[in-house]
Amino acid sequence: LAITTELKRALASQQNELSMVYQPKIDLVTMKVCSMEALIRWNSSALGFVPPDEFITIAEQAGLIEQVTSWVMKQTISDLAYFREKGYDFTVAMNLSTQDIQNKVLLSNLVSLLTEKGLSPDALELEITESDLVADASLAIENLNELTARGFHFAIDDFGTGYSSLAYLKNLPVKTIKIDKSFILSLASDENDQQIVHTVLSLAAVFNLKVVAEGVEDLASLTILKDWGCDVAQGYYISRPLKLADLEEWLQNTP
Ligand code: G
Ligand code: G
Ligand code: NA
Ligand code: MN
Repeated sequence: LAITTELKRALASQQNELSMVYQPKIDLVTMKVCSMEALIRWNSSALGFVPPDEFITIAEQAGLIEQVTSWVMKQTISDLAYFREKGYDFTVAMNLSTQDIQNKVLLSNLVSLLTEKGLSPDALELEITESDLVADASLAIENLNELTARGFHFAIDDFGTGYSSLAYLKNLPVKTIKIDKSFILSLASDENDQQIVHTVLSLAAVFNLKVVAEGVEDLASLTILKDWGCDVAQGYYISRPLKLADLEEWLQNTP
């Protein structure tokens, strides 16, 4: 309840309680930065730091998610335009919640925002979770198809934690899967995780899906992923999520 009230206030106020941070992802062939995941942060003056998985869930229940995602879209697209001005060509990946991909008005605003900034939809990746697409999700899938036709790219986040299969993904307009960090964090030492990741990579190759591994925390895991043909890595070993100023410094110091 306190969170709902404070979130409403944060959305309405000009106090910059909400912000975006960006976590680099690297292409495991070139070892260069290829994308940034945009992640929201909320430093509440009343509640202190509130983790996103906490307030996103509450925002969905309280009917505030459209406002939160609108804020994220504006900020992220404005930052994407700034990256392009600076000459960077990496894509930016934005998270959408279950309700967002049912929301035609929100999605058409996304198209308008990009167009206003003169950006192409393929500059943006949209991350959704498996659970967004199971059961009665025909509107979500219709929206996905529509946006894909306009040039947007979708990634399935937290892959392996829900109940979809790769075979089912074959029928969805999804280009990328992100292997959940629970399978990656101990990859270098855990044989079960190694088997799971190896299997996912083999099947993804059959279905022509790009694979991102998230939660890469050490060089040993990064090396395994590179050797096994995983396309992209994201994790603390490469960088933590960074605010814009720190990200620019990181980019300048990264070959
Ligand atoms: O950044 P962090 O690892 O704390 O994120 C925790 C969770 O919050 C992740 O599942 C992530 O997808 C979600 N999350 C972070 N930023 C956003 C956002 O802008 N929109 C939505 N819908 N989820 C987000
Ligand atoms: O959207 P998603 O659920 O994938 O959110 C990614 C979350 O994972 C973010 O909250 C981010 O801060 C977190 N994260 C990113 N890299 C690492 C990592 O190497 N280790 C751990 N433990 N968490 C990570
Ligand atoms: Na994500
Ligand atoms: Mn994830």
